[in-house]
Amino acid sequence: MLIRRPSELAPSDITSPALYARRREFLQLSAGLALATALPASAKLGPGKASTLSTTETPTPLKHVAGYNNFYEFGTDKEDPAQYAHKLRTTPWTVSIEGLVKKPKTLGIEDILKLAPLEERIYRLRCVEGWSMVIPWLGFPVSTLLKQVEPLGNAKYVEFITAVQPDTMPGVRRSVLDWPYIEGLRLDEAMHPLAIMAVGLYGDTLPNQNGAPLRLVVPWKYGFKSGKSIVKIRFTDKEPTTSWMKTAPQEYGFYSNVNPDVNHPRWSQATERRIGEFSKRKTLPFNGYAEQVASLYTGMDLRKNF
Ligand SMILES: Nc1nc2c(c(=O)[nH]1)N[C@H]1C(S)=C(S)[C@@H](COP(=O)(O)O)O[C@H]1N2
Ligand SMILES: [Mo]
Repeated sequence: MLIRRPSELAPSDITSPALYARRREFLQLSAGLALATALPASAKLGPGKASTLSTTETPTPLKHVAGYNNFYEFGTDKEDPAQYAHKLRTTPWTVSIEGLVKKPKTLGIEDILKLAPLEERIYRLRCVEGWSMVIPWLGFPVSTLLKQVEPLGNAKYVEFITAVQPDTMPGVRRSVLDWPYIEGLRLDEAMHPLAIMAVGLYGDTLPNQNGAPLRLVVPWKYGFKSGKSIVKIRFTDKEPTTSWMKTAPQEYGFYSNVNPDVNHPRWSQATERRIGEFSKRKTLPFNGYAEQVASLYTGMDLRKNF
């Protein structure tokens, strides 16, 4: 996203809602089985409990969700992650949660999957580059994970640190970004019920290119806030410096809330193209989640805190 804007996909891929409905029926039958083999038997996986926090918009076809990605560890072209991420080693996988907490912990992905039943959350994802998708995630609230370690009273921010595997990630040999890829949220943002840890999408485990085995999803912020393949979570009292802030502070701020009124220095953020659609749509404040999250930013100047 730093280098250039993506070429748009051919607008020939329109999802048929009927097709998705049929696919969902199929998944409801097969997902339990498929996931039972891919993941520990104790995990409550499957199509996921439906959530009232889901959008009713038509999900973007799986081939785009898993074929058009930003995951710079695997290269900067949209097709690179789908081509190279199969090499990512996702087992064993642990996440250490540390910093300003009472009980620091290192949890295996199997333990994390036991923390809460999975929900399906169909969310819009809006990239700062001007494209968007609708993705049916499987996950659980970030708060479920954070509560495990009992954050201290002076913890104000949460830093999310992602994996670096030099032998599987061709992208980390170049210093496009400062590796590991780091993201951050204010603690109250991280605890918001819309913020989830995703472990699957479209009723199945996460494709590696979407951030397996565990990634953050923060639907009211630009896509880059949703760090993939997380290995460490750290509570701090200072605002974390994220990888994008380090690389281009004039372009990417800490908050990165979707805001059609604040242009990226090099292009407008007023509209977006939903991958698979012909015409552009207006970008909505907070990506359409203003009703749920605007109160987190009361009194803040969101032009300064971009
Ligand atoms: N580790 C890591 N996480 C990342 C990125 C990345 O390059 N590395 N790219 C971000 C960007 S810019 C976007 S738009 C989303 C894309 O998520 P998706 O490919 O699952 O749609 O992932 C975000 N998370
Ligand atoms: Mo992005």
